[in-house]
Amino acid sequence: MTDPLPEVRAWVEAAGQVCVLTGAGMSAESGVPTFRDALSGLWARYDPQELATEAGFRSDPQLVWDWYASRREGVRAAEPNAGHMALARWQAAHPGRMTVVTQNVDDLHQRAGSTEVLCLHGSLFVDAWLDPCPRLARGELACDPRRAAPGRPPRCEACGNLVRPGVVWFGEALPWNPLDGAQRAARHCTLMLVVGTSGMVYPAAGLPGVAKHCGARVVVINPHPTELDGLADVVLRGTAAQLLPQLLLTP
Ligand code: BJW
Repeated sequence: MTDPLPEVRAWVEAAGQVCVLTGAGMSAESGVPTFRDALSGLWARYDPQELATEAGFRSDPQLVWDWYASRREGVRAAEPNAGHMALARWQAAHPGRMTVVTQNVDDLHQRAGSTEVLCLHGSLFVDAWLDPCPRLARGELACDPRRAAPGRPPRCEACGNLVRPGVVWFGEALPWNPLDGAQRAARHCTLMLVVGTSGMVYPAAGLPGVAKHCGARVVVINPHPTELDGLADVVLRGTAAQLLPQLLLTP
């Protein structure tokens, strides 16, 4: 079988617009656990319904808050890997040609130097109120969750509202601006690289299909089979940190 890398490298060089969709596998080699990997994934040890839903948070806010706090610490201690760096270098060397869309709530793309990263599932490092701030209903400015009284979770001294992590849980709408940007990028790219995602969570998992439908080539980069392999023009079996530096060459 011939090595597909040179052909994909040529597609990268020729592509007018490259859209990169990343998932948890992108950060695995930085030491950040994925969700669904059988032994090391977060869901191997924790129940997503308990920890990644609003209902789970309401039923045990301290447990969920502490879980996110420990993940925040893990990400703070992690560094971008060679895959994050390769994406950032290529984006800087080819201004306006690459859009990075991520499902990840870490900040490793940004710390590697990627710009205008579209974060579909929010961020571990942004806090939000669990319920709408009652001041809004009175036409006033909402309280700032960063000023909440410390606690696990912190709470508003005025009304008792709880602070929650600014991530997107199951059943919640994705933030409009990044989702809209991601859908545009999928429609207008000529090449989509799908890196380190199982392709199981929608609407993110629908983006490669949009790109394909609009005429783009789709390349999956993943050491294991995914739900998106069937629509890919090429599947590269390997890791993000191994393959992206070989694919994204910069002068
Ligand atoms: C490597 C590697 C290495 C390992 N290199 N690779 C259509 C059909 C069916 C269901 C739905 C649908 N549309 C919506 C739904 C419902 C639901 C959904 O998709 N459910 C499915 C599970 C069935 N979607 C939602 O609820 C979304 N909301 C929504 O649709 O709202 C509608 C709405 C509209 C208007 C008003 C109200 C509502 C929200 C989804 C939110 C997802 N949230 C999470 C948690 C974020 C917070 C947190 O971090 O805790 O996001 S779930 C989790 O999964 C996380 C991830 O971003 C997401 C995707 O996971 P990912 O990145 O693919 O990770 P893994 O672990 O699955 O895969 C890792 C991969 O890496 C593997 O393939 C490995 O092989 C690979 N890998 N090492 C490269 N070194």
